[in-house]
Amino acid sequence: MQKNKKAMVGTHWGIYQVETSDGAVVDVQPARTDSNPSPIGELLYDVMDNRFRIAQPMVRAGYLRGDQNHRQSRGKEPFVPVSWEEALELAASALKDTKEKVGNAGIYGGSYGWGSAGRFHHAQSQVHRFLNTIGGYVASANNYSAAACQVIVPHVIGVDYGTADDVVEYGEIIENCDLLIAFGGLNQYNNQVKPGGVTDHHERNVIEEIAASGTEVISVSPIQSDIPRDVAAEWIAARPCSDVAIMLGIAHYLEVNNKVDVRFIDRYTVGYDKFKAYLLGQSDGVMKDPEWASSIANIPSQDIIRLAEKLANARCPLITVSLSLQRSEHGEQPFWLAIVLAAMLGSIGKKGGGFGLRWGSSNGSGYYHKTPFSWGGLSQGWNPIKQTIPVARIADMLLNPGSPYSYNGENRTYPDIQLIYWAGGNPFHHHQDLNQLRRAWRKPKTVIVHDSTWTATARHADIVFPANTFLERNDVICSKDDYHITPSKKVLENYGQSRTDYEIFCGLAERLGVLEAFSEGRDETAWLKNIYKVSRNNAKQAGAELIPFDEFWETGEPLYAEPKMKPRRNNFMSRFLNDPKAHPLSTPSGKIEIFSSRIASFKYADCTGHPRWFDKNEWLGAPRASSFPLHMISHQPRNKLHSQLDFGAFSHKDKTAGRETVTINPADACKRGITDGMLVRVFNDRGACLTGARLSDDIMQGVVSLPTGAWYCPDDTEGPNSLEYHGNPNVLTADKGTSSLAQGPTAHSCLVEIEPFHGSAPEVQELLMPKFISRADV
Ligand SMILES: Nc1nc2c(c(=O)[nH]1)N[C@H]1C(S)=C(S)[C@@H](COP(=O)(O)OP(=O)(O)OC[C@H]3O[C@@H](n4cnc5c(=O)[nH]c(N)nc54)[C@H](O)[C@@H]3O)O[C@H]1N2
Ligand SMILES: Nc1nc2c(c(=O)[nH]1)N[C@H]1C(S)=C(S)[C@@H](COP(=O)(O)OP(=O)(O)OC[C@H]3O[C@@H](n4cnc5c(=O)[nH]c(N)nc54)[C@H](O)[C@@H]3O)O[C@H]1N2
Ligand SMILES: [Mo]
Repeated sequence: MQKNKKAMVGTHWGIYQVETSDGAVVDVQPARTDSNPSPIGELLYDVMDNRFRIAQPMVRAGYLRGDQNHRQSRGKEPFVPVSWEEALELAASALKDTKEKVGNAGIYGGSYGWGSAGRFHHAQSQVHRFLNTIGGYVASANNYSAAACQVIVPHVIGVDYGTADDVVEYGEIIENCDLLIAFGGLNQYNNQVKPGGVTDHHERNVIEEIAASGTEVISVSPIQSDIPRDVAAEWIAARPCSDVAIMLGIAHYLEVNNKVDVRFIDRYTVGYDKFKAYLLGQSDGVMKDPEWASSIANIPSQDIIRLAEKLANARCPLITVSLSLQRSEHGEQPFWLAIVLAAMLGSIGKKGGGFGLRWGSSNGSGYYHKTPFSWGGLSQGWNPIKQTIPVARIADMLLNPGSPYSYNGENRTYPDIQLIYWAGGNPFHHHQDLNQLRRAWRKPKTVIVHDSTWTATARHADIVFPANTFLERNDVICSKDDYHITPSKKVLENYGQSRTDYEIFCGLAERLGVLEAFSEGRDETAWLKNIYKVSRNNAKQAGAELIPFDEFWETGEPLYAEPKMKPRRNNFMSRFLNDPKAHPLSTPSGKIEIFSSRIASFKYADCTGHPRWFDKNEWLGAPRASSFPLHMISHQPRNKLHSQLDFGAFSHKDKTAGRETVTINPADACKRGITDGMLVRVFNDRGACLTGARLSDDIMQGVVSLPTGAWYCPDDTEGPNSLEYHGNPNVLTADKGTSSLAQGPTAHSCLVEIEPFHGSAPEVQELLMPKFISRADV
């Protein structure tokens, strides 16, 4: 019998008070600090679901036997429960072997993923610190969320996209902005989440406040509810991936009707003349006028003219772009163009106007109150291996060692990876074209994974270490832009033989002779005290007095750090606008780069010197659309974080007969004989999956939406003719970089066809688990 416990626990979607009794979660209440808590907290009731938890270290049978061709069986073979001793020895010897034979550049440790909100048990920090202690690893650059934006924005305005967020603040929007055009909407669901945790979702309804203040809001998005119906004055349902054409049509109209702020362009930007020649068709013979834009976006040219007129007449217009726009082919362009358009309107620098990057994509955009100090964390150490790959090029890397590729002006070659180490992420959730990833994943000699549940990534590993969840360890929660620091307490005993990631790495470090360097002699409590001490010292410098650690731990509540110093805001843009000579931007010209000579010098065919329209493979205007006539968007799930706890009851509420639900417009459904609740097969030439259909006018015709997050559940065949049973969109998406510049994932969009499914559909839940055999049967 475990005693009842009640304590605060931190997640990426909020802080909750969790009560446990006899090893089960019996009550979950949002923290008192949260004025608008996320219902995703309900998933915490299912963390202990013993159908999916990993109770003991496991090794894949063929790996344990040392079969010659064992790699071909990854993801298909049974696992063997082994002792900690044996699993740690095996993993340590695989790491040693890789180091000796090919060096640390043969270890891929990018380990991308959203595991753990805590500052100490943050899985990615843990794995990076550990791999650095043993001589380094090949890391990944940029993230799945924002790669194209991360690479393009510094070329255009000289700062990273986080800093670019500081240009406009939502209080100022409420006060001054009279017109907001939101490309990709301003989704309320996505605001539930923020990396590192959220103590108060106070700006979750920011869009309602903005609209209530009298700002006219227009949403350009394939889904109407990307802005609540009663808030958006207008919904423009343009073809997905045509935002760039709409923006160009607006820009053309502004130019030919003398509505460009010439003073702003002359004083603060470079390269408008080249862009103008492109707009007017002087450089390529095609005028980018509203008629041209209308033919691409499939909306009336009058709508585009109206948007242009409204923008030109607005006192303080704001253009926002959500991250979804840039997770598609040429995803760099809409972000570049949003800045260019705001420059043409001369609205950059007006309080509450200009551009907003990644608005509506997660909690905290436009949040003015950034802490004037940094919270402590776990140092990842130093990585002597300088080779990185763009995060979404993983399958290419595994399949083509030694092959050349371009990235942001560099000519690079892929490393030859012999060992993959993953903790805190789920590539068989996040990566595109999973049939290809499966093939690529069989290249390295060893795959080691830590997870608490049997995700598809764990199922495709050789050695699996069972990790504790946030309910089974102590941590501190604090994140950028948040003034609270919260103790997150262990409310459950370890599950079976599970351990924390830290303990697992200590076990390996010991076997590899680097325990002292990795642990610095500290246990969990000593690390938490250390992280708190650093936070306390930093806060003090900003005038915020925090109570001693023991008291903080004892209170068990979020602690508010009220600094005397003002909130941090990087006003680089206002400084630049006030005096561009004294405060140039960190771009080569010191100005906003409408034309980037640097990008032009890379001579890429798919990302040139100024923003422009590029034809695409995966959109409704492509030749492929004659075979696959529906545009599938795969946005973030509303009811969970990515694939985490997908087996929980709260996630299952939105499933249809145990599978993910695809939303389809009634007209498209009718043409195909699809009715509400019917089981359907979504397919293209990369794969197919089974989902349940939901008919709704909320989505425009020609477009379907299948959220991410359903645990990958493939049949026994592989390749384009295979069938995934659970509704995982990544069997359909293309594994292609945004362009030679950013090589970001183009995860969001692809073309598909849908048909009613009349075959026999197996029960998914049982297929999600691997098979097990005992040591004696190996
Ligand atoms: N089709 C399509 N695909 C997409 C996207 C899209 O728009 N469309 N979006 C992409 C984006 S933006 C993102 S960010 C990615 C997200 O991709 P991921 O971040 O990889 O997805 P998660 O499901 O959050 O994976 C986190 C994993 O860590 C595990 N975990 C949690 N805590 C711990 C811990 O403390 N220790 C250990 N060892 N494990 C832990 C969880 O069980 C889970 O398996 O997906 C991308 N994929
Ligand atoms: N509940 C919840 N919230 C989350 C997450 C989660 O897993 N669950 N994940 C978090 C993470 S890691 C990230 S990166 C962010 C992602 O934030 P985003 O990338 O902004 O979010 P998405 O949900 O992928 O897409 C938002 C909307 O964009 C619209 N859209 C898609 N394609 C196009 C297009 O071509 N043009 C236009 N105009 N609109 C388009 C779709 O209608 C979709 O509903 O969300 C974060 N928030
Ligand atoms: Mo993301």
